[in-house]
Amino acid sequence: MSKEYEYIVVTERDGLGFIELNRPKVLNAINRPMVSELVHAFEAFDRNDSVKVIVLSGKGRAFAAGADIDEMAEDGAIDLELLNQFTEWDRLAWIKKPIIGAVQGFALGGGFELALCCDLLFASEDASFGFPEVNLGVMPGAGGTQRLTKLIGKSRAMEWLLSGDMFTATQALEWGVINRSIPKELLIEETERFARKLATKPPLSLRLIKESVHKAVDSSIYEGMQYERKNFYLLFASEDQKEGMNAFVEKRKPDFKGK
Ligand code: DAK
Repeated sequence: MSKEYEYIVVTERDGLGFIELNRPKVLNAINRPMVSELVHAFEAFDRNDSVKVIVLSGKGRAFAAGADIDEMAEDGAIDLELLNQFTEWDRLAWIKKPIIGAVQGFALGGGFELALCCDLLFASEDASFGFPEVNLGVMPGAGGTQRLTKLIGKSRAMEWLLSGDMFTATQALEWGVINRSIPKELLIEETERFARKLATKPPLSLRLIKESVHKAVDSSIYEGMQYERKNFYLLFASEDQKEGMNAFVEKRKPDFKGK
């Protein structure tokens, strides 16, 4: 990848795009340039035909311990309004390819919000999740109250958000926040293995399934099913649909092209 990044490490191999948060000395605290770099890297992978699935992780002992508190400590409300960085952040929700988060150590505050932007979450057994913003006199502002509530329901979300407590991977698994809890030493290997499996699937199907599931979170069953149906029909316009079904009939492996 041609662009140089200062706060993240971006690599690509075998159909997978990897983005690693890279401020390990401050537990990958997310500063403003890191947000810009993240959005740039995700969008670049989204446009790159050779990348099928994106894997997001953090270097060192944390996924990310939140937004950079030093950077925002002296901010005023008007500074933040004028900075308008959430507009940039919100573009993460428009990434079309599947994103798998590999979480080790802390995923707190903005770090947890970033994890919640992923489509699937694999976490090491030592991972801890939480929204400590309440302890700083603020509250989540990058989707935490909305995404967590939609994911686990009001009562559980209230407990996490109001208490500011940290929760274990076991708890996160039980409540459906993460997909897998994995021994730390196997986290990247297992996440990659799953990402590779997804990378063999027809990219257009992955794309429209992701879009339809996101739609489900925000719409009535009726509206969501109309949306699903249109996407279902749309896939019958793809070469991969013909290839997938012909391969089944001819008892051979399909060769998907993403077209
Ligand atoms: N910001 C800045 N530095 C941080 C940090 C953070 N969020 N978290 C950790 N660090 C730094 C520590 O200051 C320390 O730096 P040095 O003292 O070594 O220079 C280093 O990382 C190691 O941390 P600790 O020494 O504290 O390590 P411990 O193992 O003892 O404790 C901890 C780990 C995670 C429990 C502790 O570091 C901690 O409580 N960290 C703060 C957690 C937190 O409150 N996070 C929520 C921040 S508010 C936005 C998007 C999102 C947000 C805002 C804007 N936009 C798109 C505009 C979200 C807001 C938040 O996340």
